Amino acid sequence: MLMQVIRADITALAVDAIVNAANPSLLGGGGVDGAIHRAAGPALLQACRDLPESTPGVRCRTGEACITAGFALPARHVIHTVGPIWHGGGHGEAPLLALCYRNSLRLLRQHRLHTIAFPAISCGVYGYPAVKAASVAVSTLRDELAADDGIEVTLCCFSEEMRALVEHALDDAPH
Ligand code: AR6
Repeated sequence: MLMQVIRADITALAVDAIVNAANPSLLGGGGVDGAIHRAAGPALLQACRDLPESTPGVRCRTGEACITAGFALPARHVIHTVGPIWHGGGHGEAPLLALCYRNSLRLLRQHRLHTIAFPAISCGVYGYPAVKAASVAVSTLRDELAADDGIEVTLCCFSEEMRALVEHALDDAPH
C-alpha cells in the first residue's frame, strides 16, 4: 500500500477517484464540495440528484459513501462521503470519521479502482480538530490497506499547515 501526503487542489488530481466531503443531501455546498461541483460541471449535480434518498433529503448518511462519475474532472469518479460534525468528541465522531475512510475504500475496491485521493474530511465547516482527524485518517487507512493490494492513497491537503500535520501523523502512527 502506498500512502502519500500532498498539498494540492483535489479537483486537479487525475486519479481513479477523488473523495468529496459532502453533506447528506449530496446536492453541493461550500469548501471542497463546492470546488468539486464547480470543476465537474452540472452533470455531477444531476448524477447526485439521481441517487436514491433513504429518507427525504438524505442520500448519504454520516459515515456512508456513494459513487458517481467524475464528469469534467480529471478524476474518473467521485466518491461522496459525509463526515461527522464535531460536537466535542463524545458523540461518536472518531468511529464515524473512520467509517468515511473505510466505506470510501470499500467502494473503490468494489469498482476495481486503484488510485484514490482524500481531502481532510470534516476539517473545514464541520469543525473536526485537524490533529485528531489526521490521526483517525492515517490509522484507519493503515488498518484497511494491505501492503500488496495495489491501492495508492493520496491525502490531499489544501494548506501547508494541514500537509505538515498529516505528514506528522504518518510518521507517528504505528507501521
Ligand atoms: N482541495 C482539497 N481540499 C480542499 C479544497 C480543495 N479544492 N477546498 C477545501 N479543502 P470542508 P467538511 C479542504 O469544509 O468540514 C460543505 O459545505 C479544507 O481546507 O470542505 O467535511 C459540505 O457540503 C478542509 O481542510 O468539508 C458540507 O456541508 C477540508 O477540505 C460541509 O461543507 C474539508 O473542509 C462539510 O464540511
